[in-house]
Amino acid sequence: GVHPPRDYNAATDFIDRHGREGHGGRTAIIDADGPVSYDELTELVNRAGNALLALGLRQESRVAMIMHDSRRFPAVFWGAIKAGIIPIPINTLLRTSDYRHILTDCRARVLVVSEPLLDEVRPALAEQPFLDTVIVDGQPGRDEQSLADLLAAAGSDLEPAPTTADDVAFWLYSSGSTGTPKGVLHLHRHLPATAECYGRGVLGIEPEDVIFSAAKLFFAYGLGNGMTFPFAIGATAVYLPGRPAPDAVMAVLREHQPTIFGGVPTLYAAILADDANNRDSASPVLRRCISAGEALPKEVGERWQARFGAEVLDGVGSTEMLHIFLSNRPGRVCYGTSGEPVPGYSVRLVDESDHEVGQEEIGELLVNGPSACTGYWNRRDKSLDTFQGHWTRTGDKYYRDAEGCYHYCGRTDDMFKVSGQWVSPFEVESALIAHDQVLEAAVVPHDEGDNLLKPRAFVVLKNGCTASDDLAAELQGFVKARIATVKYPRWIDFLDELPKTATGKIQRFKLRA
Ligand code: 3SK
Repeated sequence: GVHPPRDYNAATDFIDRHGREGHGGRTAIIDADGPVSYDELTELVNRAGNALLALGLRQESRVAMIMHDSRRFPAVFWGAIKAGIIPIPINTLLRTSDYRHILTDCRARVLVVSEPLLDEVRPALAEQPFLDTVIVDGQPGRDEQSLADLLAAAGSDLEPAPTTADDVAFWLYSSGSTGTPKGVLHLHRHLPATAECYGRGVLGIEPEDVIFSAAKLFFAYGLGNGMTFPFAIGATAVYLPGRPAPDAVMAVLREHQPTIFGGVPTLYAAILADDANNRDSASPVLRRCISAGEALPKEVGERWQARFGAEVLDGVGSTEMLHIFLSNRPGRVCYGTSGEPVPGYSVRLVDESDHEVGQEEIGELLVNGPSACTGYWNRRDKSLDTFQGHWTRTGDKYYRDAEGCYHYCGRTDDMFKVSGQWVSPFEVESALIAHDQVLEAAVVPHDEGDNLLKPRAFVVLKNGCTASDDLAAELQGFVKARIATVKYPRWIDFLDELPKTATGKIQRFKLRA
């Protein structure tokens, strides 16, 4: 539950418990090599924990992971946790310079890396002051070790390390849309907290469910969808090793028929853009979908539900809070909003002086809940700014409507004033996306040299649509007809794609530049 006992190792709860309770034969994972039962997963986890101990890692030392989604990801992650070692899953889409920074910053002694990522990662390994062992999931190079060999040589029984619920269990690096990645420290108790509050309380995941998260396991959102929630109750997770391109995702939906699917808004929109994709060509048993990463445009949610017959629960979470803390609820989805606080979490909306704002007034969202990280690694000032007592500042602007639903208005630093009125880029983008030729849009402030800011839009059109001045003028008129005239984009640029973080957030700062 949300309050585990003081002596608590999350791996015994999420991994070992299934065999202990007699359902170790259930399928835990289906990956590219086939199904893995909970008993098999437990053995893999034990072998991975023993392999790390055999390399000299001890309780509280750290292991970095740059791994694709497969059974070996949870093996290393939970094996480390069971042994009291702290795993640090890292985004597999980063560049060499990011890996150089993160590996030095986190001081892991061991790195486990998937072979296809070595070209990007290897140059970052030279002169790493703390790293002494590189393990490759695949074919190792000289001075590297093979994960398969280490697992085969390791023992299959492992005593859990004597951790407490308040011990650090793992770190994640916040991707952020700006700045250098920061290490985010999470405790053993945070895993059952998200499983209980969101997994059970909102998603209603059941042991019979098959869940497929297009969001990868290194991302807090994918970590919850693809490990914490299914493993909390003995359900099945489907892993896709490569990039979650629309075709690859559709192929998984067809082949594995998941009942629950998790994606990001761009992916939902891209799948919908192809008329051939519909419930018959996907999973007819799909009963619930989750969207996070950024706000889901109203039209995308509505069209998905009409086409695939399953509601999309749009929610908002963060790496700092580990998973979703504001969400729509099954049976009462209000598309275009982030819904209400997840049970167990509370939120406040405050102005620049930290005073609570009224209903329908825009304020910064603060959240308080049982999975808030303990802080950023070695970033005291940033931690003091973000974590204030029980409250975590999200940097997101929201307002709450009369029904208690929260409406996203943009990042605190993305909002701007036009003719004295606050403009939320998100509101203008939502208006543009409602046009049937627009796939995606990003809006930023632009100053044409008169020191006055006005909205400028970058638009990606759907396949088969052609950019033109006439279409730009049509889009301007379309927006004016829907939202306050002052907010319409004075300039429209057509792009092939928008700059985004690996986790799907639009990098507006790149468009502002
Ligand atoms: O971006 C989000 O909405 C999110 C959701 C769950 C976990 C982590 C993140 C960043």
